[in-house]
Amino acid sequence: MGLTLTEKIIKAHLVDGEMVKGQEIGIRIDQTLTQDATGTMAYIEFEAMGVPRVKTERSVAYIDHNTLQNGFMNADDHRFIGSVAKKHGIYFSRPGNGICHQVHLERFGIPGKTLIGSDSHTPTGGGIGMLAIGAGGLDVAVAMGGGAYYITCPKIVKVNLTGKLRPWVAAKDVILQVLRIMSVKGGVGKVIEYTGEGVKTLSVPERATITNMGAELGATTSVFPSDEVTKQFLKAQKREEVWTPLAADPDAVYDEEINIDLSELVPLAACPHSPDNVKSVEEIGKLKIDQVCIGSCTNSSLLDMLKVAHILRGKTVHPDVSLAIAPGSKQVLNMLAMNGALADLISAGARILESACGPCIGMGQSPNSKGISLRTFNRNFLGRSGTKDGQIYLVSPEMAAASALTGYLTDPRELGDMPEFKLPEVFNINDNMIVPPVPAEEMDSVEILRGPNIKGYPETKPLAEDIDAAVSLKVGDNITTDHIMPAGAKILPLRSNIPEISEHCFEVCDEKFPERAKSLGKSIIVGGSNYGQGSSREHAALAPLYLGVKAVLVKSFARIHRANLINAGILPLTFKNEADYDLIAQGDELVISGVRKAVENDLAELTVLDKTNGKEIPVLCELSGRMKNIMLAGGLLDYTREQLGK
Ligand code: MIC
Ligand code: SF4
Repeated sequence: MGLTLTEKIIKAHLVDGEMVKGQEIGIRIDQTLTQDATGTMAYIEFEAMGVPRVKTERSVAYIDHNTLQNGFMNADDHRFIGSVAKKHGIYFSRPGNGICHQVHLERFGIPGKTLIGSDSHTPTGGGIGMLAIGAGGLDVAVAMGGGAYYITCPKIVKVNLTGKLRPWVAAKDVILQVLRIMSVKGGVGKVIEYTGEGVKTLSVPERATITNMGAELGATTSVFPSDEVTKQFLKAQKREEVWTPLAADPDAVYDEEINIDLSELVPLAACPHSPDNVKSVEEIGKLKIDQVCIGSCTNSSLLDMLKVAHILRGKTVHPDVSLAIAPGSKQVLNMLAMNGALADLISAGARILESACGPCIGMGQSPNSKGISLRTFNRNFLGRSGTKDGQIYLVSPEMAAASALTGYLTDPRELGDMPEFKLPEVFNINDNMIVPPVPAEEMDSVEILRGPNIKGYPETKPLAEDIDAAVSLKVGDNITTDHIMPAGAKILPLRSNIPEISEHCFEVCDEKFPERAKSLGKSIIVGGSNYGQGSSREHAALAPLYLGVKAVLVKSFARIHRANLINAGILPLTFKNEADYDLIAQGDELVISGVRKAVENDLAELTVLDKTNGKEIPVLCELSGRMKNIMLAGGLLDYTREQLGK
């Protein structure tokens, strides 16, 4: 029986467990990436493990999220990360060099290699045939120290692409269509593998848009084959030597299959407030808009920017619309400057932002009250833009640019003939903003530069014999990490200060939560399905840990968040019968007796006694052997220290 591409890469990297779907496996990690919003913590954790030099083939630390530098905190974090990188064998991509995923694809990604990144959009690397997975910072720290990365051996979904996109229909529309079919939780436990004749009609940046936003499916990752198109892209990046051809075997067996005829797709938009709330322009109707933002790791490649520049050339942005554009990397921005396309953007009235995440994570450019904003980004969760009642639509760069001119949501096919947009034969290569680490023998000369806002990892405790605690919060379905631990200009600077950032935990849902949790001392959170979807930020587990949360009981979890809870030593529980969710109210006193013994003895089913109403509720605690040991130790950091000590 033949293998899928995913299985081939996993097989070549398998270091623990067997390739049996649904079972936990450990894979060797070739490359890691971090960004600054998760990176400071990841490097504090790496330091705590006491490993002198990274053991990966390549590790890169990017600065791209917190570049507003409102106050000293962000700049201190940058300096800290830069110094850790220099000392411990990590390449450092300085602020201004671009968004981690865009730069990594351009300069470091290698087909067939494994990459984990402390950012949920790490699957961007799947665009060149990497097995690239988003993870919590602590998992990345462990991988830098040479440890394996653990995932549930995934089911593989084949997305069979046929035909060719029609003019002005974009790669963004492909992934929006997949989201429409599968929903934001349809990818949990799965890898999405793209195959078929249609693949070769898509360029690498287009493929990367698709794998990038596969994160919104909840998928482990998404991957394209590595073919002549990949080779050409790497050649243009002067990295042809890292290319290898890769594809699934013709007789590979998949768990699910989706067929998409590219030539039948139409321009789509994800409507507020979920990336899977997808409609066509026609279905949405004439929608007047206030703002357009173009950029983010999903749509900020040179190809995207050239299309936008073409659409804007010689025109002026509609008087009621504010247009902001953030090219994805220094390479992209530089090339736009060199070929004159930047002048087209500026002349049309675009507000050019630095090459960074910017408005995607609420770092500036929040829309006006109730403002309607079209964004080429990947997430439109309520409040993420920084405006509580902002209405965010996720669209392609083509639709964004066309709409910026007309002032309402516009089908880009109205633009008429589309010229052929070609990638250059050679990109402008200049890695002068990537600082290499010092050689190992000089590492002692590098001083680690800490600022006063950089605090340590919160206190952890081994799993208690019993959990006896009140429900400090009850929430519904599809709670995102942006609900649990919001980002934005006010809160992101606190990423290296858990006590401070915890004051904002769940503030979107209930401003009183931190105070209540602290006064309870220890507590339990109850939630619905797909709890913790979205970001990889481990702060969504570390803040609850700091606030005394001992367990989270929900209908179902998103993959990365569940792993982050375990890493933080918080027990992840699911209802055996989803309907029992209704039995528990906020404030109820819950008791889970003998929880430690149960974990030690491999009991996957526990009973929660609701002391307030006397009900007994069966819950599941499905942990692999490794996860059990992590839970018993009080979290991954304690567990890793124990292992290294052995
Ligand atoms: C995001 O898009 O939400 C982020 C900000 O990139 C996060 C990481 C973070 O919270 O720092 C992600 O997607 O993992
Ligand atoms: Fe940055 Fe937005 Fe991409 Fe997250 S989704 S990495 S915030 S650009």
